[in-house]
Amino acid sequence: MRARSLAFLLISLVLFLMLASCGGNGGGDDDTGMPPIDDDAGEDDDAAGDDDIADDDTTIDDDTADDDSAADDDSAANYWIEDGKKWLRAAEGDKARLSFLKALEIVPDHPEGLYGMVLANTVHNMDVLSIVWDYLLSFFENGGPVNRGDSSEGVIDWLISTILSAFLNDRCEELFHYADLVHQLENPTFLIDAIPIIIAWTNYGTMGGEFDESDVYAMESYSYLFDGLTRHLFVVDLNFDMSLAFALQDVFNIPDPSEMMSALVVALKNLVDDPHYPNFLVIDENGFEDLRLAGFRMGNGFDKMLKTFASVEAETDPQNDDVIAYVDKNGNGKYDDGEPFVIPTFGELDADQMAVLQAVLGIAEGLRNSFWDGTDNDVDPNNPNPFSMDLLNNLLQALGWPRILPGWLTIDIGSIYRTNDPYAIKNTVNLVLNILGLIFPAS
Ligand SMILES: [Ca+2]
Ligand SMILES: [Ca+2]
Ligand SMILES: [Ca+2]
Ligand SMILES: [Ca+2]
Repeated sequence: MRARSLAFLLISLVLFLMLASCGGNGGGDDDTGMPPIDDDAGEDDDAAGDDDIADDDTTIDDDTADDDSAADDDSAANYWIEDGKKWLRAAEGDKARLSFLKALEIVPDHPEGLYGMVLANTVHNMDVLSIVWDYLLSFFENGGPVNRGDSSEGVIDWLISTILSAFLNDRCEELFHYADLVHQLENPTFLIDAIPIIIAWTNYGTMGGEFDESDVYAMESYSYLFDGLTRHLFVVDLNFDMSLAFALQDVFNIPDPSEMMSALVVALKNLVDDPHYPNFLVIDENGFEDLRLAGFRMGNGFDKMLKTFASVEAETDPQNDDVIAYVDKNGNGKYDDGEPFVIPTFGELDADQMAVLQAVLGIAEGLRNSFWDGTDNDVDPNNPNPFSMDLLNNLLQALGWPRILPGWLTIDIGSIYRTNDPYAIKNTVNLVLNILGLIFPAS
């Protein structure tokens, strides 16, 4: 049995962590809500004199009443915004996307239209994750997918190239584009009561309220990581013996942390050194450019994760209607250290969950810096930025486990993405496993 599913597993795990993250405005023009919108083609279309300050451009309508002599100048676009929200409430991302596109045809910079495109593609990408998840489970339950070709490997390639390229990567590009436009808006918001969160065919509740800029970062993070991880599948050989992966399940049932680490190292080495799959983790020699993009996108994903919570901490608006929020315990209208975050499906995080989140954000920072190392986004262009294993110890500690990993050990992730060595990943993994094997010898 062959599978490229290790990466899928990683994706799913990261996404479940991130999922926590992702929020409508009923109004538009002529109401008292936000944001104000003018969808005029360019003219002041008032019948009488101009009754406002500057209602003569294509972006801003600064009045609160419909003063047109003709039909409401927003009605056509707003019809499609409301239609898009209807589909979002039904978790129909693709139908919502078409509605927001129609609104943007009428008003190209409609704030809720732009924001809606980010939300619609996020819902779409949740559907893709469900499909990927189903595919993964089919391996574990049946030993492989239904064979539609001459070889199962061909089926996997077909599935990866079709599903991921057309249904995921293209939509991610679109999401990134509209997210960039939303970031250019002043105080972007999108009000909607409830969007179902359905991952892997399971409903984890809803997200709703006042979506704002921090929620855009969260949605970008989710899609950058999903996009970055899956782009590895095109260029890294992930065919391995599934039965060896099954052995991993037993490893995690070992109660003693050191014994578990010893068994984990052995199990992983068996996978990496499997003579039947000598090309496992080898990079396609034509794939280095794609690999660089994949790594850069990973860096973006971790960066957006950090920006999500930094952005929430900077908010001063009432948090009771926010999607991702903090609880203003001392009521001073701003974030203070120790105040908990509120995340969809999780609710208000308790002290233990906040500790885990802080450890995860520390790991995200280390990974961002390492994935971006040597790129235009390098946070320290004069020095390498290897990933420190000690950041993982922080997470172990937050989970109530001992800090057993060698804190001095660092992994130069960035170098993998800068070389043209097909064995860069395999050699790095082997190096780390060999070092861990010395610290946690097989019993
Ligand atoms: Ca708010
Ligand atoms: Ca917020
Ligand atoms: Ca406070
Ligand atoms: Ca650097």
